Amino acid sequence: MDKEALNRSLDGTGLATWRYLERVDSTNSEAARWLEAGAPDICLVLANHQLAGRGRLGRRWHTPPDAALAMSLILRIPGDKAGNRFENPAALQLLAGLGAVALAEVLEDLYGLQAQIKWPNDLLVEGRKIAGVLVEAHWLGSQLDGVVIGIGVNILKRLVPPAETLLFPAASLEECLQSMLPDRLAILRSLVVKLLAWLPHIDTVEFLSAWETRLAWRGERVQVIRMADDSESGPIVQGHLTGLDASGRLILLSDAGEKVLVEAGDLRLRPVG
Ligand code: BT5
Repeated sequence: MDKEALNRSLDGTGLATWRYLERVDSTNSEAARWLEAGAPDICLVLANHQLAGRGRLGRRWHTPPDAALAMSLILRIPGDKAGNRFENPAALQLLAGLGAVALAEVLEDLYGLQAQIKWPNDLLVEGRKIAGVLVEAHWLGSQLDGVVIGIGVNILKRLVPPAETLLFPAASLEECLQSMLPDRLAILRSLVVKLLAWLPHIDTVEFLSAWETRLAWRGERVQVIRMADDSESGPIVQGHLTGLDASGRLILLSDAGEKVLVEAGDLRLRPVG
C-alpha cells in the first residue's frame, strides 16, 4: 500500500493516529500489543497481509497480500468507568453490530451494494460472505482497558478461500461489482468516518434500526446452532427471526410461539428450509 496515499486517505477522519504494517500476524493482535504499550483512544492498525488473521473461536481469517482490507480500530476505555460510553454492559455486543452496519452503509454509499448482516458479525452480499468483524475486549484485572474492533473485507477475487475450507460461501467485492474494481483506500476512509460517526450512538434506536433493517433472513425461519470448535452440537432454537432487542440480542419467535433472545457467542445462524 502506498504510504502517502494512505496518509491522505486517513487525514481528517478523526483518528488520533494509525499504524500501517506491510505484514503482521493479526491486526487485532498488533492492536492488543499497542493497547498494552499505551495506545491512545481511537487509533487504527492496518495491514496489507496477515499471517495469522483470526476469526471467532480461534478460526483463521484469510488475508493474502494486496487483496484485502484488514484493520483494527482501538478504543481505549477511561480508567474511571463512570460516564464512559461502555457503562452499558451491552456495549460490547453492540460494537460487533457497529462494524457491520458501518461497512454495509459504506458499500451502499460508494457502490450501491445492498449488503446484509448475518448476525452478529458477518457481512453478506447476495448470500455470500464478503467481510467479518471480530470485537475483542482487553481487561486490566477487572477493569476494561480497551476494545478492538477488527474488520476484514475481501476486496479482490483471488483472495477468496477455496469453498471446501469455508463454513459459509464467500465472495469478494470485485466479484460483486463486476464492471469496476473496488477502491481499498476509499473504502477504508469512508469506513473509518462511518465507524466514528456511529460510535457515540450505538445505544440509540436509530442505530438499532439501521442494524435491524439489514439483518439477513429477517422474517424468515432460521435455526441457531451452538458450535464447539468447528463442529456443530445441534440446534438450540428454531423459529422466525423477528429483529433485535435494545442490547443487540437476536429475537426469534420460536415454533412454540415464544419470544427467544439469543446472545452472541459460539453460535451459527442459518436459514431453515
Ligand atoms: C469472522 O470470524 O468473520 C471475523 C473475521 C475478522 C477478520 C478481521 S481482519 C482484521 C482483524 N484482524 C484479525 O486477526 N481479525 C480481524 P468467523 O465468523 O469466526 O469466521 C471465520 C470463518 O470464515 C473461517 O473459519 C472460514 O470458514 C471463513 N473465512 C476465513 N477467511 C475468510 C475470508 N477471507 N472470507 C470469507 N470467509 C473466510
